[in-house]
Amino acid sequence: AAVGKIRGALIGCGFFSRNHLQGWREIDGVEIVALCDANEERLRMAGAAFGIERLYGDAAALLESERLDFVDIATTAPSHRALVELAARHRVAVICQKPFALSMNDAEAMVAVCRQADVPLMVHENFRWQRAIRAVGRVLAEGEIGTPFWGRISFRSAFDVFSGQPYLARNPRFIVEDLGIHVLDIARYLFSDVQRLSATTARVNPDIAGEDVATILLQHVAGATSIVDCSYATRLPQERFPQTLVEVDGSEGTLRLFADYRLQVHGRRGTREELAAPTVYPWSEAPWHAIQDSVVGIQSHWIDCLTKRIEPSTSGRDNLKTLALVDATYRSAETGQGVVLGAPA
Ligand code: NAD
Ligand code: 89Y
Repeated sequence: AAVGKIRGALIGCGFFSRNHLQGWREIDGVEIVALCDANEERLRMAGAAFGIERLYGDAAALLESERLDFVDIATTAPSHRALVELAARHRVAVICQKPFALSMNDAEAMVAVCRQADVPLMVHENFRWQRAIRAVGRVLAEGEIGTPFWGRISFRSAFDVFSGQPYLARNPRFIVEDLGIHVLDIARYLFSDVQRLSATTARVNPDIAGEDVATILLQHVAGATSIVDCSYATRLPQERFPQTLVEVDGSEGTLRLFADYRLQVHGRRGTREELAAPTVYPWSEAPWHAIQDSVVGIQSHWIDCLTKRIEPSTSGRDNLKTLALVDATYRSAETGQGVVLGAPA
């Protein structure tokens, strides 16, 4: 590795990992020096594709043998806790893919172990790093539409996510845990933390185990009410995966993030429209552009935070509040009752 570069290793060389590896290549001052996957073929293929020679079938061996500044965990959720704990034992900073954990108990233990080891921990919660979502955040922060009192964040699609990620069809929980988690995080990012929530879920596709539709009503601590709605059972004339559409009504105007990243802002000074489209890299693949660009966004943020020794926007601690919304959504849908969220830490 080049002298002076931040040294990372990627654990998990599956479907989404090439976006991580491409993303790291876009960022100066960082190098992925080693790869790990329990599946030998995937490990070899990733190593060959990205010219990385130090390959490990076992994360413990990776951490024993390599001098690392961080590990980037891109495995699915069941392995996250053991891998985060392993990194913490070795005092190596950690990025962990979403869903961070499948239970609040695991998530809290992972945050605690990193805090005790004084190890930086970021959840790869990239949707709030999408260019269009950042643009919405900027408009709200600058007060262009006044104080938001209502919002809707909507993700409706029938894109076949199961061919690339077959585990999504088998998991007992699907859309809230996999995708709603991102949309709930965007709601927190735009409108503040949540004090009360109620939700319904449904399964429309008979061939999968979990729910593929969720409608969630959120009351935010700063005062706004928002609706998070997501579906993988929505057949539209134009498939827009993976676009998230946003509507916000504020005391001084309105904001609409329409299809194809058209952002309309109507404020006291009139109406304007801008295009908040993602950067398209030579390695970008339709329709994944916005997600791939947001991977570069969150990875750049990580390097920035690591260098400055500051807490990332989607730290483990922050992500507990997004996971609590996932948990509350399932509880509300199951019981038919609203859920009051505990005071944020
Ligand atoms: P995948 O199953 O295709 O790949 C995971 C890889 O991890 C596999 O190759 C597996 O062999 C390996 N692995 C599992 N446990 C391991 C262990 N203990 N040690 C070493 N290797 C291990 O999964 P995927 O579709 O690439 O998804 C990975 C994660 O990324 C999931 O949590 C998913 O939710 C998330 N994801 C995030 C986004 C996003 O935009 N943030 C998009 C897609 C997927
Ligand atoms: O796993 C999901 C994610 O995080 O973004 C989209 C996805 O790949 C399928 O829902």
